[in-house]
Amino acid sequence: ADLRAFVLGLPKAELHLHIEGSLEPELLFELARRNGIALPYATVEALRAAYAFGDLQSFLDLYYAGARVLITERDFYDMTMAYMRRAQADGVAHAEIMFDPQTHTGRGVAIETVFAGIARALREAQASTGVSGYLILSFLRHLSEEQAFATLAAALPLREQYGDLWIGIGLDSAERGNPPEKFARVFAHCKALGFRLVAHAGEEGPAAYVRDALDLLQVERIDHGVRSEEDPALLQRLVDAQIPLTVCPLSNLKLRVLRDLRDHNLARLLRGGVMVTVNSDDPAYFGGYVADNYIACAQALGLSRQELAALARNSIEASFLPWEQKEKLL
Ligand code: ES4
Ligand code: ZN
Repeated sequence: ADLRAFVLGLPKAELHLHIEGSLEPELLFELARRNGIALPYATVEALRAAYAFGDLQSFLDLYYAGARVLITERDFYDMTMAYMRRAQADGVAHAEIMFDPQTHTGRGVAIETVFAGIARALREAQASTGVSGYLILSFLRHLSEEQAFATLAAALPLREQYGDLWIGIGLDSAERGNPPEKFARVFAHCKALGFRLVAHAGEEGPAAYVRDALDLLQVERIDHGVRSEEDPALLQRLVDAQIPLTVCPLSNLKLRVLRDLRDHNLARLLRGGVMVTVNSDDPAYFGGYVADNYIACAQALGLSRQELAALARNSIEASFLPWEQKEKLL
């Protein structure tokens, strides 16, 4: 019967979500007004109309510009709470949320402010809705490894207060020209500290970046990874080791990684035994939350209900939840 009702009813985890990419234009305008920040767009509609991207970098330029309205603890709280409500409405049981502290500390916002606002929202959302949240601190790969080390040093004292939420380290931003190798030392350090590791790879960058993220960064999951298909040996390795890919179909479409959703390799990867999951990436910018991504793929790729259910199961299995909690959701 109703595809949306079926997708909403599947217990899902969202594993690839940038909290700054969940900032909807309406809230962005409200925060700009609250903080006395001038915007180069007159209306919410004019801003939304600017969300037409040619590639990853053209998106990142607007995404970093949009984040400039986030100043106070309350701003980070409001943004995160809005996402958690939206996630609950989509039938998300658990969200592993990436955040980019360097985007904020680079503008003079204290890292304590960023953590405090996001964490307060996650704790309140868990208490009021039952949706759980983890945090993945992501380094910006267009910046230096030295800056990543400095960010880690600034964040580590907060682990005492937020260690129940902050469980992982990620790597995002402009992929081409910023290979995994650039961050090998800081990732080794994070692994020794006991963090779970993920990295964006094989979105715009080549399959070799996926292999290097596994071998040189020792990540447990690959964010995107859709270009892994270009290397058959790598693809076989992903299948054999059941390394999860956090695929974001509407993101790939909006950033022109492919020209039509019907050309997306999600179904081929799934049917080939790759541990693929479906996620929203930056839903305020890419025109859909996680359920919209499942539905768009079901329609464009002819996914069966059994396949949609397999994708949802994969998301729980590929999460960093302890197994007792996974078991309850499977
Ligand atoms: C991102 Cl789609 C994407 N790719 C790389 N870095 C990002 N940060 C936010 N969204
Ligand atoms: Zn992403």
